[in-house]
Amino acid sequence: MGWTRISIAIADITKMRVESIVNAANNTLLGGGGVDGAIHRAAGPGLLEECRNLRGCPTGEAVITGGYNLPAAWVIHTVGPVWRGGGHGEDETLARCYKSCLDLAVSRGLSTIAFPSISTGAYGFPLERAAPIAIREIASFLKREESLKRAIMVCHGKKAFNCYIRALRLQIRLEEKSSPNAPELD
Ligand code: AR6
Repeated sequence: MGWTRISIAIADITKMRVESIVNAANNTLLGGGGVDGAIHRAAGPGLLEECRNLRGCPTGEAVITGGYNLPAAWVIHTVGPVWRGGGHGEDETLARCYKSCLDLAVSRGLSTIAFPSISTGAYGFPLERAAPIAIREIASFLKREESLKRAIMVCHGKKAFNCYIRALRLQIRLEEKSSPNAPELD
């Protein structure tokens, strides 16, 4: 079962004491507002310098840098889709962001990763639609990949938290249906 290794938290991702945190960046990787700005501010100028050398990141893909002054050792930068009404492959691209980050974490031997709610701020992806996509992608990855011990969805407020809790409950029900030996939950 993938969902047993997912946590949902209300927190500031820049304060998370985990091996890696994910940044919801833009294609330039040169910083911005939202969680991107907060991560760059907390990490210090070394992060921007390393990002400059990477020369950008395509939408849906991910790259990794050091964490500099952050408690997290690594930052995995991904670029989410800009919401354009839902008919332009936004769902698939968002799912690909989560998978790219998880693949990268595993390829570096990392065992913990904390995600922000990618694309649901400045990029306008509706939270209620993004949450089940994120949870489904993370849960199915964790099911396949034993080396990743924990994934944390870090929510920046109660609204996002409630949304991700609902998405996790839905995922539990789906996994219970497909696995008759799964533990019972209320
Ligand atoms: N910790 C956790 N989550 C946060 C934090 C934080 N410190 N700050 C904001 N969030 P956004 P996007 C939440 O706009 O939609 C940047 O300018 C926030 O409440 O940061 O992918 C980039 O450079 C929201 O739920 O990212 C890009 O240009 C979520 O993080 C663009 O914004 C994502 O909101 C990317 O837009």
